[in-house]
Amino acid sequence: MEPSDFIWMNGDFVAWDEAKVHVLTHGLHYGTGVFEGIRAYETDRGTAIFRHTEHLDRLAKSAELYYMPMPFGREQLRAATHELITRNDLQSCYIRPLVFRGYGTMGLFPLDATVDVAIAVWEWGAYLGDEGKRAGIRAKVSSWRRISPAGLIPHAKASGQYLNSVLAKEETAKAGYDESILLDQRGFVCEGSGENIFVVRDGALLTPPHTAAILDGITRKSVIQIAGDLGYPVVERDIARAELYLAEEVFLTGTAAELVPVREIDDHELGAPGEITRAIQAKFEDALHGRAQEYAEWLDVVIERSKVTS
Ligand code: PPE
Repeated sequence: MEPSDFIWMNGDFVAWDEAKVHVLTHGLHYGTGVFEGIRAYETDRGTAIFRHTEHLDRLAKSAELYYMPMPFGREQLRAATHELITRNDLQSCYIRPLVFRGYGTMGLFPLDATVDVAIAVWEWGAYLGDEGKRAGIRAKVSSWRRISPAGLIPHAKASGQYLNSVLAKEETAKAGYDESILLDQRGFVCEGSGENIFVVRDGALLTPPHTAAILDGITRKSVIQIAGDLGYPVVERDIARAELYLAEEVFLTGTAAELVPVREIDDHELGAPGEITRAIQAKFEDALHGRAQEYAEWLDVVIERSKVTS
């Protein structure tokens, strides 16, 4: 991670090194936070944030699912993010808003604890490596199952829930693979440690449904739209583990990872990225970088303050 100059905290722009919390912050002990991962890209229209509104909506929904009142409205957070990117002089970046239970209350009852909000932006390269994006990655099915809706809320992007992803990531990294794939509590394919998953079989795209305990990925939604527009059938249905090995193509989608082909799963060779993966990846990259007119509305162009006031 490349430090930038400023972080936005509870309404103020503070120096990167000054963005601190107390060690008794509630969220640090109990994972009581919700967050987002968003990316901004350089485009012809200027720096543009991909599907910013959808990410802020999901942040608000995650907070609501944990009964956490949002101290700032979506429009305030949107404007703060624009100004933060401009102040940090970034042309492209990763954006991390975090809403968390703050300092002053200990114990599991959180409803009286303060809620703090921070937004950080920094330059972040290819999450699973440039080579991974180009040539595909090696994945392994984790022995850890994805959190069940019986015990947590897969639809919420909540800090504490990520211990599940961390365990899966640790296990597969130690075994020498690039990424882990988690099955859901029933044993069907769910998602990567930080990505949704798509499987190509007989020329159609399959992806697990909401009932498979997935995070409702914004990249997933975008890819479903793009695939449909390109004429590929998309089916949301349960996927058996062996279908991963029998697939023609498999790829992962996420904000940090973007669209990453999978070339090997559990030592079954799938081969170099296939035609459908390539076609969707190319269109998706065009959408991110403002080269696809039909998806122009997905971009929230950062208006520089100097341009607003002049
Ligand atoms: N599943 C999980 C568990 C997940 O964390 C992400 C995003 C996705 C699916 C894809 O969702 P979306 O980004 O809306 O398409 N993971 C974020 C965090 C990564 C991290 O290491 O931190 C991300 O990609 O920003």
